[in-house]
Amino acid sequence: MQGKIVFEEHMAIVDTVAETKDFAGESASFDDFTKDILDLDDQRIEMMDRNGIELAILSLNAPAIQGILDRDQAVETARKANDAIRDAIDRHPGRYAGLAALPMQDPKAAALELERCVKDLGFKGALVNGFTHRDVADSAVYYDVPEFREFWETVSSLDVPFYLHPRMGLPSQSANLMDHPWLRSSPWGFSVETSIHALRLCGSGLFEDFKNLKIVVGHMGEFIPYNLWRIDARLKFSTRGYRGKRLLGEYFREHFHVTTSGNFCDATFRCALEMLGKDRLYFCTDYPFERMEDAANWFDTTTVITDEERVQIGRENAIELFKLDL
Ligand code: GRE
Ligand code: ZN
Repeated sequence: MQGKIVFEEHMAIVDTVAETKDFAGESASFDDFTKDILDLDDQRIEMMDRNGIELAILSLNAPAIQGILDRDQAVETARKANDAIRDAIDRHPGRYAGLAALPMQDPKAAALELERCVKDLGFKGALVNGFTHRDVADSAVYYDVPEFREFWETVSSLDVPFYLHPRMGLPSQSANLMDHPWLRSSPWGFSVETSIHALRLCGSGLFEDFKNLKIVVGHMGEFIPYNLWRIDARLKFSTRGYRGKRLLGEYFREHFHVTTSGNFCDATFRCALEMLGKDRLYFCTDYPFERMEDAANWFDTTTVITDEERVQIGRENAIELFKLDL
């Protein structure tokens, strides 16, 4: 399929690129991977062309800004990354757009940076890598807590999507993973961590206060679609501090948007489609952590959807979600 639009497509700046080392080292050589994630010109554009991708909405690697302890450094690095994305958009008009990296260490500064990115740089939303570190190494701040209400007010008034992207959980929060570091990483822990954060947002009452918030999660919904029925079924028996006024599934279906990033499996796709519907699903690749051609070859040929649905999920839904002028 030609004309695909994707938006879990990562880049890095020199300040943040080293963090991807732990992941890249597993498969590719770090030098090659560094080249891939830093490149926003010839190689990436060529690959997009080969795979029928018209537009990539770029975002910074993980955890990057969310892993910085110092507030001022987080603010400065986020600005630098966002400016680099804007430069790439200028070099390749029509091929790139941007999702803002945000210094969540300071909710007010994060709101200001989002505003700058959307209003001045023309970005389409934000992509944040899970909880934020703040001040000390063993810290994890989640965005359902009251101090972020002001931040969400800005997201709501700008009316742009917020992509909640994975990062690894803290060792102190996961003693049961000891001696199994792979369980904390992308094969499993990424999705658990991101799911918990997404469910915290649903269970905090956030969506009662901000009816237009649009949250995106990747990797075919990070395990949530598969468990959506059971979550509500069990919550009926015992709410245990759940502060939503409606079923969690209702919040998830109304406020969440799910992408295929890094999860190119027919059965999982069928489950997400059946639980959420084709209006809520989007094609994304997760390049360079995934090969763009693996993503595109699967999506272009899967028989789970019709060709008309392929165009909707591969392009039209993204145009609507990000209000793209295409
Ligand atoms: C991602 O961005 O989704 C990612 C990483 C590191 C490893 C795997 C992965 O940041 O999918
Ligand atoms: Zn990703």
